[in-house]
Amino acid sequence: MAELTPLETTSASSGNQPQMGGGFPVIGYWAEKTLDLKGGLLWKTLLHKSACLSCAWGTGGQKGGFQNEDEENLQRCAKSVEAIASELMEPIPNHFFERYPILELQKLSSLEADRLGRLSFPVIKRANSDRYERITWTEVYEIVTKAFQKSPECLASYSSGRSSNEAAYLLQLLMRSLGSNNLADCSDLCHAPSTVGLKQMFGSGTSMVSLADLKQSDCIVMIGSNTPANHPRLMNELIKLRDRGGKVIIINPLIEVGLVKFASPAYPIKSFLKGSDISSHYIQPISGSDTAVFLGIQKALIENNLVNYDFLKQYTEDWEAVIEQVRSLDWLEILNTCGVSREEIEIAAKMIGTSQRVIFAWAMGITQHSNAVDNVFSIANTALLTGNAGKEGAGTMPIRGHSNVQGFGSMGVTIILKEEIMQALEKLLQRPLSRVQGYDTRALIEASDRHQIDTLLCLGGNIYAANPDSTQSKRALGNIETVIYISTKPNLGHFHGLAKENTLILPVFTRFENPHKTTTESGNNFVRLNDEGTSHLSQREGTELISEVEFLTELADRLHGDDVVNWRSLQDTKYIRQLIAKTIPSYEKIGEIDHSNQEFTIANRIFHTPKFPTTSGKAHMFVTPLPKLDLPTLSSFDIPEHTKAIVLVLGTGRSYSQHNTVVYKDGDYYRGMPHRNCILMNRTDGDRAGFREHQTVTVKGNAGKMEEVEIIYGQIREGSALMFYPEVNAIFSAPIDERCGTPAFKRVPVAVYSADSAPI
Ligand SMILES: Nc1nc2c(c(=O)[nH]1)N[C@H]1C(S)=C(S)[C@@H](COP(=O)(O)OP(=O)(O)OC[C@H]3O[C@@H](n4cnc5c(=O)[nH]c(N)nc54)[C@H](O)[C@@H]3O)O[C@H]1N2
Ligand SMILES: Nc1nc2c(c(=O)[nH]1)N[C@H]1C(S)=C(S)[C@@H](COP(=O)(O)OP(=O)(O)OC[C@H]3O[C@@H](n4cnc5c(=O)[nH]c(N)nc54)[C@H](O)[C@@H]3O)O[C@H]1N2
Ligand code: SF4
Ligand SMILES: [Mo]
Repeated sequence: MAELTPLETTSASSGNQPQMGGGFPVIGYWAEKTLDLKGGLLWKTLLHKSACLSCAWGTGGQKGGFQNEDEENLQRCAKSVEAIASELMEPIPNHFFERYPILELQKLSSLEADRLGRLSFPVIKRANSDRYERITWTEVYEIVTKAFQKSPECLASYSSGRSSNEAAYLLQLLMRSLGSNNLADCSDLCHAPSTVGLKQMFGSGTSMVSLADLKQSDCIVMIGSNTPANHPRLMNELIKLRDRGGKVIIINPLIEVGLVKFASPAYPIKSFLKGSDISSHYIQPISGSDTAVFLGIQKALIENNLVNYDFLKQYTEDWEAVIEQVRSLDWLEILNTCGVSREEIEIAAKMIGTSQRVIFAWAMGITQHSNAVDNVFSIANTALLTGNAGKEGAGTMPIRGHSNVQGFGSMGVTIILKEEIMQALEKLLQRPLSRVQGYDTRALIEASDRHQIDTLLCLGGNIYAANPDSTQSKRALGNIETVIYISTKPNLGHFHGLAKENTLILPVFTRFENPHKTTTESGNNFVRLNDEGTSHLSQREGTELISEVEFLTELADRLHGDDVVNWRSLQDTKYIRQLIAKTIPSYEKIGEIDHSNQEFTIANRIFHTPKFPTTSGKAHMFVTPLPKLDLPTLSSFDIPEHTKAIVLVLGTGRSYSQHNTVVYKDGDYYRGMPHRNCILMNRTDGDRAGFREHQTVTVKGNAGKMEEVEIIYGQIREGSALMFYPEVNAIFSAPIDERCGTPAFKRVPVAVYSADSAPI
């Protein structure tokens, strides 16, 4: 991919960073990708009636490639182009795997692995071989069928949210029909705390607001989300909200330039040239202290008489305990924990308390902590204290990640299945299903590490690189007899996450190539219908891609033979939709979608009246303890106290140009980071440790270290730092929030020291 420098400089400031997000680099990306030789194919794909592959904002679908669910046009962003362009690559040549042994492939970076091209024929790496080799589908089915004839507790799956609802439904039905509940999913590493927390509070684990609600709100609180990079079309809603006089409060230890000012290509005149103001108020707390920020906001709401007691009394439970706790907390304790001034907290509280319709939105800055569920509780408590739940234009909105990750949860790919669905599945399969607690992603890695898993089927994703402590992941996957990767593109996991006996990589069509219709669910609970498509690879000699649905139904048929479910007939996805309609509550409308072509909002998810699907009909409030944010000392990293060194808290996450473990472009222009081996930190911390900007340092975690890391100074909270995953996953193991299994990717203590580290 060519660099974008000529255009990028247009909006760059004199320093390292640009003055706003979006703008010319985005258009530059569009122009570069859509005008090159493949442009025709790219445009055809963009116009295909299917939901965008990238994020869960869910642009596209039956209403056309560029529309959102409100039929507004020009809603595809550069991230969509980036994702499609990556899938439109040429196939990996026939002899590639024969030529390169695994040891060579292990030297590739994430970006290089992705650029190898599309996977287009099945390959296997056997224990006695040093490389992958091509095999036939007949042999694939023989090996995989045998691998699944093991005891159920030793079978597991992992999935990532790009596949369809239909594939997700089949995956869980197959696993459960075999007696296994080991349905690990990328959401375990992502929004599980939101699902777990919101279910307990409101009886429903997803966003309670729709796109239409966003258009009515007059205040949005955006917490721990790098929206301009990861959910770009949501920026349009923030711009419109500011235009109508609303307020945007940002809570993030890092000043993300696009959250201050953003130039949206959707509004060429109004926004694109000069940029639109986004944040009305920007709070930069200590990493991991968000619960304290919200306790502070709650205290200020109480003291300023901005609590809606009528609402609490009528529509909530246990509100007294929450009020009592907040009253008893000392201001100093709150302020010391979050490192934010009382004045800043008061400003936020007054904005929230005096607005009519407030939406609270959050992403990984909230969920990837060991107290993540408390973070979610504290946000939702604040919404309830001000009566901002169960009315139009207001409520809680987890901003979901992968384009169909939420659909996976709805389809039952979860280790916490509603009893109602379990019973419906038992009725469908006409046999009792296992109630043994399944493994989530972290538990699956731990179980594999203990040699308790024999067979792992990965429907997409990159379980190796997405997990913390890459050494452990590699070792754990290496204990599994058979690992089957169903993928569109090669990634680091295929080369490092090798099984003990057989590792298979099976190539599948992407969403816009499937020979049948599929559906997906956006983060706003909107179900999209994706049309049939064709693949640019199908005409190529020697390519043998199949659909995920074809693979799963064929495997199920071979495993179950004559069964009450005619698995093979499910290759026609409309029959899967019939089963979904029968067994998944609130998804009934999917049963009509093949006739009606009507995309729909899932029933009982969006709340416009304060009646919630809990046993009492009321929202349940929870007391949230102040987080304990102790840090290890330098000596616990085996570094003498008096060296040029410092302990910082790493927030690990995405650069502007990557999709999860897949890197599309080196560096991060918007954060002024020229390449991936950088650590972004505050100048004061650098000065304190005796560092210079751009010098290289070692960054050491509790499981390893990275060397030659370049220091970049940026507007990040003192004590906090930022590095990119998946590379950084090599250096730490992370505690989890026991209630949801999600690792604390956003609060990783590290020691940073320089090679010339002489005592000072
Ligand atoms: N282009 C693109 N789009 C994507 C993805 C992608 O990789 N690339 N990934 C998709 C997926 S699966 C997901 S889950 C989402 C992820 O979307 P995000 O959650 O936006 O992504 P992250 O990079 O994890 O970082 C989130 C933000 O949290 C902030 N943060 C870190 N620690 C804290 C903290 O303690 N408190 C607070 N308040 N903030 C903190 C960081 O500074 C950063 O701005 O995006 C989805 N969309
Ligand atoms: N340190 C750190 N680690 C993190 C995070 C973090 O913020 N910090 N974030 C976590 C989060 S939020 C998430 S969601 C996980 C992401 O973890 P995963 O979802 O496991 O990883 P991805 O990188 O999204 O997976 C990319 C691969 O999916 C495959 N793929 C793409 N499209 C399709 C398709 O249509 N079908 C199939 N079968 N395969 C497809 C391709 O082969 C591609 O290489 O990472 C987590 N890990
Ligand atoms: S905002 Fe998300 S869903 Fe919409 S076009 Fe961009 S990446 Fe795709
Ligand atoms: Mo995610």
